Amino acid sequence: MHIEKIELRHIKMVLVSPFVTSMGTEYDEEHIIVRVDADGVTGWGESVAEGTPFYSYETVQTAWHILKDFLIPSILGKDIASVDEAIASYAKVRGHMMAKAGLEAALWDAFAKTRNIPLSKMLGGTRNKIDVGVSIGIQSSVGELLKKVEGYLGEGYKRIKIKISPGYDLQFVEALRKEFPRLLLQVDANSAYTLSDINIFKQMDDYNLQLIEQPLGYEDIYDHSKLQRELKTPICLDESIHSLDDTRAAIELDSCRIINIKPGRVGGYTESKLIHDYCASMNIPVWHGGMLESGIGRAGNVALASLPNFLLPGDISASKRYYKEDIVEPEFVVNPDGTMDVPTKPGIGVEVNMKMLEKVTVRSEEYKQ
Ligand code: OSB
Ligand code: MG
Repeated sequence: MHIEKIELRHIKMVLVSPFVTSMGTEYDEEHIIVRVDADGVTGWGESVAEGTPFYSYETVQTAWHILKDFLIPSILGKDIASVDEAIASYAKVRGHMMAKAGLEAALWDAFAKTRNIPLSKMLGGTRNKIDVGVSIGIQSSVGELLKKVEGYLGEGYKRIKIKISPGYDLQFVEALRKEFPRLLLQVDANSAYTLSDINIFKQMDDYNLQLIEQPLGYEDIYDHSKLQRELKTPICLDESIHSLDDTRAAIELDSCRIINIKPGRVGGYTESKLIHDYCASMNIPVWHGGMLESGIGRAGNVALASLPNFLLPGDISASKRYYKEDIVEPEFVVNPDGTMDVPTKPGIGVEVNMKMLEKVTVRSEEYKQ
């Protein structure tokens, strides 16, 4: 595939409601859309680096710099036979997983379109529908949370994840469990606690949670192994996992018993697949996380989540749960049975709505050979 042209767009989309986590409050989401033109097809990807370095050290600005000055020059104007070949050409760039994943996603889409097959098939997906859940930010009161959960359950979502932070934890879990005894429920702390908070987690252990996501340090693997030892509820790592190597360390140390896969956090679909396959071989279930993506990133997430070891519902919700209008057509919807259809058209399987994309673009740049 001859890489003729690459375009970056810094986008900013306003969330339908603010998303509150232990990391702060997000009112809108800034990402980078990557467009690759090659051999008469257009591939699309989304880099999930955010406007702020609060979830990850990467930001839109750092990802833009790495893409523009290192990743794009390594493939622009060249003939690339496979995604692996592109990855090899920028392998000496350390870290910057979200920058890499955005470009890799656009290349996967372009290759799938050249081969005229859906991305899901190209990645090794085996399902035509995936189970989906919803991630709910910290609410101001138990009453507010119950109302939100009821609404989402009414739309079909198969499981609920709530964000927690010190002072906003046990009372929410207890109230939800009381109201919905059989609900598939999990919590995500985004690294808001330390081992000295172990008693909170020991109490949480009594509420039959599906998992506790990233309770401790955002790069930690060791302390999580000490916490997991004291709990029957599985710990799931998100922030701490950037690679297959991290995954092996976490599983061999029994730091977690479930892995959250986000392609942006691990550098792309290629590393995601390696993690998926390794976890399958170790009987460790994985599920697909989310970064409040636009429809472009979401399309890739849905395709990846169609692989067989994605055994728990993903943080992959309907377009309208995030944004009033998405930048793809058709928008992503949740079926009444809590599933989402995996696109069957070539590549990401949805069309980019150029008018909407233009509306949310705050800066763009084009690179030609
Ligand atoms: O920790 O999973 C997380 C969003 C931004 C940054 C980190 C996280 C999240 C979410 C949102 O939980 C999940 C979604 O996209 O629905
Ligand atoms: Mg998380």
